[in-house]
Amino acid sequence: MNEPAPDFGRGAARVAAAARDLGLEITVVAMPASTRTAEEAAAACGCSVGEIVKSLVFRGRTSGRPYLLLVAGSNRVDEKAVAGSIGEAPTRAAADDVRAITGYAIGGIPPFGHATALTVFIDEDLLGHGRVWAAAGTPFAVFAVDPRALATAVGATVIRMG
Ligand code: 5CA
Repeated sequence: MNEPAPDFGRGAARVAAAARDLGLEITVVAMPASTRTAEEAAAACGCSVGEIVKSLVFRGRTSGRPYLLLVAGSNRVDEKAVAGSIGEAPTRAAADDVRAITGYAIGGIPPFGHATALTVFIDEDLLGHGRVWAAAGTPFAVFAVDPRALATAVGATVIRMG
C-alpha cells in the first residue's frame, strides 16, 4: 500500500513512489497536527521520541560531500564521534543547502528519494525498535517502517551517533 490519499500533496506522493522504487512497503499517514519536530512527530504517532527517525543532512568539512544521518529522535549527533565513522568531520548543512540536496524542506525530509545521491548512516539505537516513524515529505505526514528494512533499502552503514 504505497498509494497516498489524493489530498496528501506532492511531497508525500513522491515519498510513496520512492519507497515503491526501493521495494519498501510503506503507508504514508497524514497527521492532523504538525510532525515538524521529532517531539511533535512522537506525540502525533503515539510513540516515544526514540522511535522517530530524524533525517539530518551534513557535509564533509574536507570533501564537501553530502551525508545523510538517520538519527533517533532522542539522540544528538556527536560530530567528533561520527567523524571517526565517516572518515571526516561533518558540518551541519544550511537550510537552503538541505533543500537543494534533498528536494525537501526541513521538517519533512524523508530518509530516501532525494534530489541527489547521499551516503547514508543510520543510528544503531534505531535498530533496537521493531518499528520507527520517519517524515514523508511534509511536516504533516509520516510513515512507519522496520528500521532494518529501511537501513537495507537505503544502503545505510550502522553507526553510533553519540
Ligand atoms: N518530521 C520530523 C520528524 S521525522 C523531522 O523532520 N525531524 S528532523 O529532526 O529530521 O528535522 C528537524 C531538524 O532539522 C531539527 O532536528 C534540526 O536539527 C534541523 N534544523 C532545523 N532548522 C535548521 C536549519 N536552519 N539548518 C539546518 N538544520 C536545521
